[in-house]
Amino acid sequence: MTSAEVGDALRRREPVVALESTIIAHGLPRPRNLLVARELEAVVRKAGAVPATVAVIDGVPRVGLTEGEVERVATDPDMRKLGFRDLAPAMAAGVSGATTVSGTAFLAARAGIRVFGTGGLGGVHRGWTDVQDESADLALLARTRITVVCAGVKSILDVPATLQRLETLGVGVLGFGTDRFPGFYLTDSGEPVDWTVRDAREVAAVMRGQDTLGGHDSALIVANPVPPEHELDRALHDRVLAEALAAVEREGVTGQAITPYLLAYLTEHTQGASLEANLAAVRGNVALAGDIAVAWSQQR
Ligand code: PSU
Ligand code: MN
Repeated sequence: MTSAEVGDALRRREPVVALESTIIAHGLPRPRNLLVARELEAVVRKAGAVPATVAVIDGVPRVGLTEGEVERVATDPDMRKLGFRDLAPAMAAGVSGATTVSGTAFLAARAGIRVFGTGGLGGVHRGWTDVQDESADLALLARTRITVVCAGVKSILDVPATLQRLETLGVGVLGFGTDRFPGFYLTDSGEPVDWTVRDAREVAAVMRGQDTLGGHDSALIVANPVPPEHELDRALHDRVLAEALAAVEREGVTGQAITPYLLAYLTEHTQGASLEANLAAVRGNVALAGDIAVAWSQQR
């Protein structure tokens, strides 16, 4: 299940960063997605850590993929989208699938990985009072000891409601170099964060504090804003997002299909600008996850 390279690094207490595969299989257009998958692994290595891309391949949960398996995740049209609860059915059926934040965080933590870099978390969808669509990411992170570096939650979600849920669930949120909660495509979602850290060592110190306290296995979210020069134009963002949400209603898109639909809609209707912002955010997060994994392994 854990690749030899990742297993060796963990035994030697060397830095490892988990990467999710849903963003590759379902969150980015092809064929760019394969290039991104490879690039993200390279970014982790450049930071001095070992990348562990997570997926289920032919019914087997895998932490750390070969180059051929990365290619398969990016190109196989039958890749399922697997949250935590989908892992066991996928194993029983012997199918392959890409893991979301919840599926990835679970498998990575079980393998002994403490740091995970991704784009944006799932969260509470808008209109929650009608359809109680809240990503399984939140509940899983409430009971999983892992540090997740993200650019906030996708702005397609209800951001204040998501932050409220994270508070209720006891999941810590740190702003990285900011006291504002980032807005995924935008540097600022309009919401504040209570705690600000300035560098990877400060994050590692918070992780140590979690372990010293013990008892309750919750995650730590490091909210890292997209670099300002890559931020999406705010007016364009607000306009296209409103259209995308209306399209979801009109087309009757539901369940797991909503997030990929919205992401693809934004890419198309911003002429790729949202994609560039998305990629800049993910790159920055994965690089920072590498730095945090290095700082974490140095202080242990
Ligand atoms: N962020 C992105 N692209 C994505 C996702 C997040 O930039 O594709 C994925 C993550 O895997 C996240 C999932 O866990 O969307 C949430 O999906 P849902 O809302 O169905 O739980
Ligand atoms: Mn959902």
